[in-house]
Amino acid sequence: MHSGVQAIVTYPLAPLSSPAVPESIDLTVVIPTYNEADNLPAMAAALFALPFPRLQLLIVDDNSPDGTGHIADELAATYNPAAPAGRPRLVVIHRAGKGGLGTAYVTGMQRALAGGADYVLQMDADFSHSPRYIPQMLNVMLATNADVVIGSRYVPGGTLDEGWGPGRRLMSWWANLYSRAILGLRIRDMTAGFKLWQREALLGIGLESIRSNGYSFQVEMAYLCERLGYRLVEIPIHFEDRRIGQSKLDVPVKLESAWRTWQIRWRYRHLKRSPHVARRRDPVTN
Ligand SMILES: Nc1nc2c(ncn2[C@@H]2O[C@H](COP(=O)(O)OP(=O)(O)O)[C@@H](O)[C@H]2O)c(=O)[nH]1
Ligand SMILES: [Mg+2]
Repeated sequence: MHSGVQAIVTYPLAPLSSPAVPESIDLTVVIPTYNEADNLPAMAAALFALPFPRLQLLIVDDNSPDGTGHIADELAATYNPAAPAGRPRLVVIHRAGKGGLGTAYVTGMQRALAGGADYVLQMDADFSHSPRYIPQMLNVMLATNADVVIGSRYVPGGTLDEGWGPGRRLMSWWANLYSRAILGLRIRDMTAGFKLWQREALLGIGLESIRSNGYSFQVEMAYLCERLGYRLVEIPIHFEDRRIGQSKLDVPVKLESAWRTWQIRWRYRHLKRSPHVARRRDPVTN
């Protein structure tokens, strides 16, 4: 089957031959948070320092015990008065309790689409995904007309934090190999949580049908993208360890990912490349 996955190497931040990203680009950044009080203010500041005045930050907080939701509201009160009319810079969705990464993303992405975002970026709050890559991801998307650009640890030039011990590296490498092999995909970084989406790709995937909630959320999304024939481009990133706090994705989440991989394969066994995507990509034969 034809696959639209490409890996291109532009690290470190090599300039691409245009097109430049227009300042007016309509980008919504979705960040799920659970106990990220110490990271969120710096993350908001870093995002709003990017040269995109219409960038909107959408926080999905699950009533974090450390008060992240409250801090997010305070940040909204600080940043929103200077926002363009009708487009708040920071939107906070409060959920009642820890509902998992996947449902948080689905909620946030659906809100971003309802708000009219042309581009949606997903990332962690903890600086593992550096905001400095965002202009490059947008640039690559515009230059290649990719449907999805993945900030990838596992293409040439991609690197992991030096602090990652052999056990953690092995675990991450194994999770990728496992899901790639079972699902038969070409994407190198299956569990990447740093992804830029074109609006149409998110609409085409059908967020309402996503079942996975932990790491496998990333895998299910990547799977649907590749199988439906969307064009994915992976660009190498340096993946830093989270700045402050602890990972929220614990052993039960890892176990969920292991069995979900098989469920994804079974559930979508009849999935065909979307004719809509094929038409859009291949106008000559249609
Ligand atoms: N709203 C919400 N956010 C979550 C949940 N679990 C994790 N997150 C957030 O999702 C992002 C990824 O989680 P993280 O702990 O960094 O996972 P890791 O990078 O794989 O260790 C972070 O911004 C977390 O705060 C959850 O249940 N609900
Ligand atoms: Mg993280």
